Amino acid sequence: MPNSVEPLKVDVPKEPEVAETTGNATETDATTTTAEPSKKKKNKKKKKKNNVKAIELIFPEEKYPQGQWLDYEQDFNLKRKTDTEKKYLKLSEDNYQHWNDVRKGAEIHRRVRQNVRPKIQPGMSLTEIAELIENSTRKFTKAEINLNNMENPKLAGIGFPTGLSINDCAAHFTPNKGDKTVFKKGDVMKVDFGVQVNGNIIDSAWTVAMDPRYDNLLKAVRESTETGVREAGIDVRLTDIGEAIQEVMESYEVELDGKVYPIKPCRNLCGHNIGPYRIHGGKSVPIVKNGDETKMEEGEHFAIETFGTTGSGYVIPSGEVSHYALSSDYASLAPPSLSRSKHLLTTIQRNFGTLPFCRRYLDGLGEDKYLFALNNLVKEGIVQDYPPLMDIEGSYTAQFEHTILLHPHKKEVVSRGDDY
Ligand code: HZT
Ligand code: MN
Ligand code: MN
Repeated sequence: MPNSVEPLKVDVPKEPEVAETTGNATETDATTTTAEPSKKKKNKKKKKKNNVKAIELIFPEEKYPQGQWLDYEQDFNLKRKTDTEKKYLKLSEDNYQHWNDVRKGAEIHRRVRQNVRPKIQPGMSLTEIAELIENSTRKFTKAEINLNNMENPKLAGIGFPTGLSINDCAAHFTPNKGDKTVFKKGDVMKVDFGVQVNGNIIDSAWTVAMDPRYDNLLKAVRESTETGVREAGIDVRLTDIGEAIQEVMESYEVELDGKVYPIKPCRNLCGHNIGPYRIHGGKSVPIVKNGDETKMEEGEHFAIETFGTTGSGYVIPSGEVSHYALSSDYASLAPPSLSRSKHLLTTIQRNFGTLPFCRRYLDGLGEDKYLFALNNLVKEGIVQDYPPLMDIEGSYTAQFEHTILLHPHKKEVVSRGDDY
């Protein structure tokens, strides 16, 4: 891992003291501090507890570890820095609860991936992998009992469907009911899952490949995402971030079966800002120089993600849809005419609000034979579908993604862990 990702400490005293490290906060686990007799039992090997339980039991003070702090690259003005640190001090009093919720989601994200990473093995079905991730997220967030009320989605829980996209599929695949896809040892799989706490979504992803022949592909994309994280900042033009990412991505190649492939960015995929209960806040962070002069702004919450490919570098939506979300403007549209669609819309509003969902989640709520009604909501524009995004057949795509917060004085890579 690059040495630039070492967690940094920030000297801002007004925030309550919290564990400063990311990814390995287990020393604060209440359960691991329980004194136990150190007798060596020969036959009874102590079973390693996986510690998947409500996160509040692990952090009884509810002060979650901060992410990795990074200085703004472009910030050479010391006076401005001092001013903004003062501003951060003031803001941290007002915004502490919000940021703590973001950090809580990030801590859950790290713990879920720490828990599932060693379990993801070739031969497992994608349904098994998705359920591992989602059940672990539900436990940490207490999703079942955090049902808010009739109008609102859960206070905490799954942020969006678990993406398990393999090889030429770059994003937005999750198994539908009956899917028999198995993760194989030669596959390149993007694991992209979300956690939300009070509508604050953590969106972070990595790529799993057992075969070392993909090492350069993964390295290119990991390094490109790090570049995006490094370049991100207040008043930075989105196109400039794309340009920096593109340069890094295109500096790599990968050799597969004696053929050398240049690694290309998937130019029509991007990062994005994130709003409360909204995975896509309206800004897109390109991974190529695209001329978009829109700037990042103070206080924004971004998912920085990059995709590299041995294929064409252009993804096409195709295949059976699994991911959906209520459209941002659904309230201004005419209500559905079909009664089955009306019922389904109520279920969606109650359980997900504007958070993305997938067909399996509807199955889990006891909905049945809803596909016609769902397609009708998509046709009316009430629900947006997100089909799988595919590069050309036979290609391999990889992704890394982090969620960052743009504080006035520094940025915080909230989803940073010891893994990526
Ligand atoms: C849509 C549906 C989901 C957002 C990016 C993404 C996974 O490609 C503007 C820029 C989850 C996320 C999203 F269920 N998408 N991040 N992680 N997918 S996106 C997008 O639709 S919209 C990028
Ligand atoms: Mn994602
Ligand atoms: Mn994203």
